[in-house]
Amino acid sequence: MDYTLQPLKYAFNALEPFIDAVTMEIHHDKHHAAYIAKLKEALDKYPELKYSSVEEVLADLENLPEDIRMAVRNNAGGHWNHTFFWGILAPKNDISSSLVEKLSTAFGSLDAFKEQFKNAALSRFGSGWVWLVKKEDGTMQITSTPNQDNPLMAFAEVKGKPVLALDVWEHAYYLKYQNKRADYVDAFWNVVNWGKVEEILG
Ligand code: MN3
Repeated sequence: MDYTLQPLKYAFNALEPFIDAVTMEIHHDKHHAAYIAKLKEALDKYPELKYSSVEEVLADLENLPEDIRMAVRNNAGGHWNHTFFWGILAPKNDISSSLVEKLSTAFGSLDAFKEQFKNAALSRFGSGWVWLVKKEDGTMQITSTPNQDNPLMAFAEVKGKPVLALDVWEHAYYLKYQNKRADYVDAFWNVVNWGKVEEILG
Protein backbone atom coordinates (compact mmCIF):
# COMPACT_ATOMS: atom_id res chain seq x y z
CA MET A 1 0.00 0.00 0.00
CA ASP A 2 1.16 3.50 -0.77
CA TYR A 3 1.61 5.60 2.35
CA THR A 4 2.46 8.83 0.56
CA LEU A 5 0.56 11.94 1.57
CA GLN A 6 -0.61 13.38 -1.73
CA PRO A 7 -0.28 17.16 -2.08
CA LEU A 8 -3.44 19.21 -2.39
CA LYS A 9 -4.49 20.14 -5.93
CA TYR A 10 -4.81 23.78 -4.82
CA ALA A 11 -2.82 26.14 -2.60
CA PHE A 12 -3.38 26.22 1.16
CA ASN A 13 -4.81 29.73 0.79
CA ALA A 14 -7.05 28.87 -2.19
CA LEU A 15 -10.16 28.45 -0.05
CA GLU A 16 -9.78 31.80 1.75
CA PRO A 17 -11.67 33.46 3.31
CA PHE A 18 -13.97 30.49 3.91
CA ILE A 19 -11.32 28.05 5.11
CA ASP A 20 -8.10 29.77 6.13
CA ALA A 21 -4.62 28.86 4.91
CA VAL A 22 -3.18 28.04 8.35
CA THR A 23 -6.00 25.61 9.09
CA MET A 24 -5.56 23.95 5.69
CA GLU A 25 -1.79 23.60 6.12
CA ILE A 26 -1.97 22.12 9.63
CA HIS A 27 -4.93 19.95 8.69
CA HIS A 28 -3.16 18.48 5.67
CA ASP A 29 0.50 18.47 6.67
CA LYS A 30 0.05 17.53 10.33
CA HIS A 31 -3.31 15.84 10.94
CA HIS A 32 -3.62 13.92 7.69
CA ALA A 33 0.07 13.03 7.74
CA ALA A 34 -0.32 11.68 11.28
CA TYR A 35 -3.21 9.39 10.30
CA ILE A 36 -1.05 7.91 7.55
CA ALA A 37 1.96 7.46 9.85
CA LYS A 38 -0.15 5.78 12.54
CA LEU A 39 -1.86 3.53 10.01
CA LYS A 40 1.53 2.38 8.77
CA GLU A 41 2.78 1.87 12.31
CA ALA A 42 -0.22 -0.35 13.15
CA LEU A 43 -0.09 -2.44 9.98
CA ASP A 44 3.70 -2.82 10.19
CA LYS A 45 3.17 -4.96 13.30
CA TYR A 46 1.70 -7.61 11.02
CA PRO A 47 3.82 -7.73 7.85
CA GLU A 48 1.83 -10.75 6.65
CA LEU A 49 -1.20 -8.50 6.19
CA LYS A 50 -1.10 -7.28 2.61
CA TYR A 51 -3.48 -4.58 1.45
CA SER A 52 -3.26 -2.74 -1.81
CA SER A 53 -5.55 0.15 -0.88
CA VAL A 54 -7.13 1.98 2.03
CA GLU A 55 -10.57 0.87 0.80
CA GLU A 56 -9.45 -2.74 1.10
CA VAL A 57 -8.37 -2.16 4.70
CA LEU A 58 -11.67 -0.44 5.56
CA ALA A 59 -13.63 -3.37 4.16
CA ASP A 60 -11.64 -5.84 6.24
CA LEU A 61 -11.58 -4.22 9.71
CA GLU A 62 -13.38 -7.11 11.41
CA ASN A 63 -10.66 -9.55 10.32
CA LEU A 64 -7.76 -7.52 11.71
CA PRO A 65 -5.89 -8.64 14.83
CA GLU A 66 -7.67 -7.16 17.81
CA ASP A 67 -4.66 -5.24 19.14
CA ILE A 68 -4.46 -3.07 16.01
CA ARG A 69 -8.13 -3.04 14.97
CA MET A 70 -9.07 0.27 16.64
CA ALA A 71 -5.86 2.01 15.53
CA VAL A 72 -6.46 0.89 11.95
CA ARG A 73 -10.14 1.85 12.09
CA ASN A 74 -9.27 5.37 13.27
CA ASN A 75 -6.26 5.95 11.06
CA ALA A 76 -7.29 4.21 7.84
CA GLY A 77 -10.57 6.06 8.30
CA GLY A 78 -8.70 9.31 8.88
CA HIS A 79 -6.56 8.76 5.78
CA TRP A 80 -9.51 7.89 3.53
CA ASN A 81 -11.80 10.62 4.88
CA HIS A 82 -9.25 13.40 4.45
CA THR A 83 -8.22 12.28 0.97
CA PHE A 84 -11.89 12.36 0.00
CA PHE A 85 -12.49 15.71 1.71
CA TRP A 86 -9.62 17.49 -0.10
CA GLY A 87 -11.08 16.23 -3.37
CA ILE A 88 -14.53 17.68 -2.89
CA LEU A 89 -13.21 21.14 -1.99
CA ALA A 90 -12.31 23.77 -4.57
CA PRO A 91 -12.09 27.55 -4.81
CA LYS A 92 -14.60 27.60 -7.65
CA ASN A 93 -17.97 26.14 -6.94
CA ASP A 94 -20.60 26.43 -9.65
CA ILE A 95 -23.37 23.88 -9.27
CA SER A 96 -25.02 22.56 -12.43
CA SER A 97 -28.77 22.68 -12.92
CA SER A 98 -28.81 18.89 -13.26
CA LEU A 99 -27.26 18.43 -9.81
CA VAL A 100 -29.64 20.98 -8.30
CA GLU A 101 -32.47 18.94 -9.79
CA LYS A 102 -31.15 15.65 -8.36
CA LEU A 103 -30.72 17.16 -4.88
CA SER A 104 -34.15 18.79 -5.11
CA THR A 105 -35.78 15.50 -6.04
CA ALA A 106 -34.12 13.80 -3.08
CA PHE A 107 -34.44 16.53 -0.45
CA GLY A 108 -37.10 18.98 -1.65
CA SER A 109 -34.79 21.77 -2.81
CA LEU A 110 -31.11 22.73 -2.76
CA ASP A 111 -31.75 24.89 0.32
CA ALA A 112 -33.59 22.06 2.06
CA PHE A 113 -30.65 19.75 1.32
CA LYS A 114 -28.19 22.28 2.79
CA GLU A 115 -30.39 22.75 5.83
CA GLN A 116 -30.59 19.01 6.52
CA PHE A 117 -26.85 18.62 6.01
CA LYS A 118 -26.20 21.50 8.40
CA ASN A 119 -28.52 20.01 11.01
CA ALA A 120 -26.58 16.75 10.81
CA ALA A 121 -23.34 18.71 11.29
CA LEU A 122 -24.67 20.58 14.31
CA SER A 123 -26.15 17.51 15.98
CA ARG A 124 -22.97 15.46 15.68
CA PHE A 125 -21.74 15.56 19.28
CA GLY A 126 -17.96 15.79 19.55
CA SER A 127 -15.78 14.86 16.60
CA GLY A 128 -16.95 13.31 13.37
CA TRP A 129 -18.10 13.74 9.83
CA VAL A 130 -21.26 14.52 7.89
CA TRP A 131 -21.85 12.70 4.63
CA LEU A 132 -24.06 12.70 1.61
CA VAL A 133 -24.19 9.05 0.62
CA LYS A 134 -25.43 7.26 -2.47
CA LYS A 135 -26.89 4.01 -1.23
CA GLU A 136 -26.91 0.69 -3.03
CA ASP A 137 -30.50 1.26 -4.23
CA GLY A 138 -29.36 4.52 -5.86
CA THR A 139 -31.07 6.87 -3.41
CA MET A 140 -29.21 9.60 -1.54
CA GLN A 141 -29.12 10.05 2.21
CA ILE A 142 -27.45 12.40 4.68
CA THR A 143 -25.73 10.69 7.56
CA SER A 144 -23.07 11.39 10.15
CA THR A 145 -20.35 9.27 11.70
CA PRO A 146 -18.32 9.64 14.90
CA ASN A 147 -14.54 10.01 14.99
CA GLN A 148 -12.99 8.82 11.70
CA ASP A 149 -15.67 6.27 10.85
CA ASN A 150 -17.26 6.48 7.41
CA PRO A 151 -20.11 4.98 5.37
CA LEU A 152 -17.77 2.44 3.74
CA MET A 153 -17.34 0.60 7.05
CA ALA A 154 -19.43 -2.54 7.47
CA PHE A 155 -20.92 -1.40 10.77
CA ALA A 156 -21.88 2.10 9.56
CA GLU A 157 -25.44 3.12 10.41
CA VAL A 158 -25.97 4.21 6.80
CA LYS A 159 -23.77 2.41 4.28
CA GLY A 160 -23.04 3.59 0.78
CA LYS A 161 -20.76 5.54 -1.49
CA PRO A 162 -19.73 8.91 -0.04
CA VAL A 163 -20.61 11.73 -2.44
CA LEU A 164 -19.94 14.76 -0.23
CA ALA A 165 -18.29 15.08 3.18
CA LEU A 166 -17.69 17.67 5.84
CA ASP A 167 -15.10 17.28 8.58
CA VAL A 168 -16.65 18.61 11.80
CA TRP A 169 -13.69 17.92 14.06
CA GLU A 170 -12.70 21.14 15.82
CA HIS A 171 -9.26 20.96 14.15
CA ALA A 172 -11.06 21.63 10.85
CA TYR A 173 -12.43 25.01 11.87
CA TYR A 174 -11.42 26.15 15.36
CA LEU A 175 -8.70 28.66 14.40
CA LYS A 176 -11.11 30.73 12.34
CA TYR A 177 -14.55 29.88 13.70
CA GLN A 178 -13.79 28.84 17.32
CA ASN A 179 -17.01 27.39 18.77
CA LYS A 180 -19.18 28.56 15.85
CA ARG A 181 -19.57 25.32 13.94
CA ALA A 182 -22.70 26.67 12.21
CA ASP A 183 -20.69 29.51 10.60
CA TYR A 184 -18.13 26.99 9.35
CA VAL A 185 -20.88 24.89 7.75
CA ASP A 186 -22.36 28.00 6.08
CA ALA A 187 -18.90 28.95 4.74
CA PHE A 188 -18.29 25.39 3.48
CA TRP A 189 -20.93 25.79 0.73
CA ASN A 190 -18.70 28.41 -0.91
CA VAL A 191 -15.87 25.93 -1.44
CA VAL A 192 -17.65 22.73 -2.45
CA ASN A 193 -16.34 21.26 -5.71
CA TRP A 194 -19.81 20.56 -7.11
CA GLY A 195 -18.39 19.30 -10.39
CA LYS A 196 -16.53 16.59 -8.50
CA VAL A 197 -19.59 15.80 -6.37
CA GLU A 198 -21.69 15.31 -9.51
CA GLU A 199 -19.00 13.13 -11.07
CA ILE A 200 -18.89 10.88 -7.98
CA LEU A 201 -22.69 10.72 -7.81
CA GLY A 202 -22.68 9.43 -11.41
MN1 MN3 B 1 -9.75 16.46 9.96
